Amino acid sequence: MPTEQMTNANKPLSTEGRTYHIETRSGEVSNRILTVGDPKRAQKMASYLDKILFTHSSHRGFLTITGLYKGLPISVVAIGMGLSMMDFFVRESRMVVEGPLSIVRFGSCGSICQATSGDVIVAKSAFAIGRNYAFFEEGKGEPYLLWKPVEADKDLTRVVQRKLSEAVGAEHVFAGSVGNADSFYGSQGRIGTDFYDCNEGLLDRIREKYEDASALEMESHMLFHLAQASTGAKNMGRPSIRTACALMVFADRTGNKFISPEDSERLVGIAARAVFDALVEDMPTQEGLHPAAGSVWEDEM
Ligand code: R1P
Ligand code: URA
Repeated sequence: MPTEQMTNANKPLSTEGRTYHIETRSGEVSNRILTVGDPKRAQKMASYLDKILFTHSSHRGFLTITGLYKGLPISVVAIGMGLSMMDFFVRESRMVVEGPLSIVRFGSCGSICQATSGDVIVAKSAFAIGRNYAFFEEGKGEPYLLWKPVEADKDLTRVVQRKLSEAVGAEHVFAGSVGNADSFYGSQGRIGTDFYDCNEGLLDRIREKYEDASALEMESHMLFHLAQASTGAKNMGRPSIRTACALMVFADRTGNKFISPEDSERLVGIAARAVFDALVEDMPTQEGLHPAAGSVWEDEM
């Protein structure tokens, strides 16, 4: 249920200016954002900030932690899973932050390339994979739709890849196109008997269509797509939203292996500083970014 009275049905904001689902307002979110799915991952990564200034867990399960790293504000936002949650996150973050946004997703994935569990795959681009209801309900077309890849921001991606390679070893970092599926199961080609999914040939079809298809997960295409669809760039002299995505391989779909809890915890710990360093290198000053006045970092700058 809403925790505060919203003043507008088209763009619901509370009287304090808090967004409906994430419940943050201007000055609580930085221009530099690390986003993850799992709130425990967010807490673990945020523990590598130099100082935490703000934490809020919303009634819809979004967790926002804002703090300082090397003297600059960074937010860590856990969004849960799937396209809709990414859409809420990008749009409601855009509503409360002035100036350009640099967003890095650090997620988990299933590898469909040589990368195995514990390795990292950096997304050069992301394509969407969607269950085609016309096939299941009307017998029309293919069971899964595959959309054209959207590119990540090249500069931000380059620095994320370099920092992660330094942290985990270049031999453990792969790069390629990422398939953003609308399901963990059917649309990622997981075979089962409880549902009529018609997905036996899906992984082969993906590999045939996209030579560098490397990973499957559930949010990256929406992130890249919304960055590309974002307006407001003219005033900033650069795109309004720039995005990159790196994914820990949890499931090795070729070798049929899954990462251990200990290895995932260790990898998250190693990667945290690498991603923060990338965000700071990408946006090294506060000039032209969200004003400090009235923000949670006001007294720290
Ligand atoms: C599925 O287990 C979830 O893990 C992946 C997928 O994109 C999906 O959200 O990413 P996160 O670990 O960041 O949530
Ligand atoms: N996340 C996904 O979406 N798929 C996997 O196989 C593993 C993590």
